Amino acid sequence: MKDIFELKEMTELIRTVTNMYAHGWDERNGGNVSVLLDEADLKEHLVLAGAIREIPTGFEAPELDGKYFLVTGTGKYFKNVQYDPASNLGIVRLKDRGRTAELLWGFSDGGKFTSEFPAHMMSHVARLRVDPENRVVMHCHPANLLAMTYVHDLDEKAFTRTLWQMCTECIVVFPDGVNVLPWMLCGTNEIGEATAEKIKTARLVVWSQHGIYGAGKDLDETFGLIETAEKAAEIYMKIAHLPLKNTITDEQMHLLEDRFGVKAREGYLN
Ligand code: 2HA
Ligand code: ZN
Repeated sequence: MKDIFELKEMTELIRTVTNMYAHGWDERNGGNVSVLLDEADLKEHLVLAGAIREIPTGFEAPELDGKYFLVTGTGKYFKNVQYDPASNLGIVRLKDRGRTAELLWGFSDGGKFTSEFPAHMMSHVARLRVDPENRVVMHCHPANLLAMTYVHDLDEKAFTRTLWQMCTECIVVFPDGVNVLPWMLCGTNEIGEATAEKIKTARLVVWSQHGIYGAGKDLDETFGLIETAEKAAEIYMKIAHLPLKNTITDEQMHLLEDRFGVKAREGYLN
């Protein structure tokens, strides 16, 4: 049997959360990430029979029965993951219509998955329906996106258009735009359901005055999505108080669509 630390997703998750911390997106225990694992790969690294313990999830998601996730732990600090992955991360398999998670590896100090597990699992279900390749859900607190939710209109079209106008690459990286939730209580099934509903039509969902969710086929792609949106928000926060002299026009956006073979969200460009 191969070592669990030779599992590609394990190496990449440890590198990714370390990098997220370095970007300042995950102060203290902020942020959480989950990665859907392939059973055939995983069984080369881990005994899948039996479970260390069972953890109730507090929600139902029958589509996830038999699925395996590598996920960050509740109360854990991203800055510490690289030094002690076995206590900060866990691998779980869902069963009983998603109501129970069987712990197969990790959370070695008796811990459990992130408090945002409902939002993660419901978002996986929602994204898998529209994109069977989706593997990753990522949440963090990037300062400029958060700042923007204090001063910008929260209308999704307006928010998306502003981000697209801030850097040329934005419309290419997230042509589906950014959906926005108003402030809601975090860690609940309600915010989980609301996030899942929003993540159906865009791979980025802003949680106003809190942070952002991203979804993608791997950790690099999902990190890159958030990184690009956060860069755009940073430019916005640098210029929002200054007189605007230039922008990227809708005509130029259409040139980008043609050049890069992407289609902007229906109705978002004139
Ligand atoms: O895990 O980011 O939203 C800490 C959080 C909660
Ligand atoms: Zn958060």
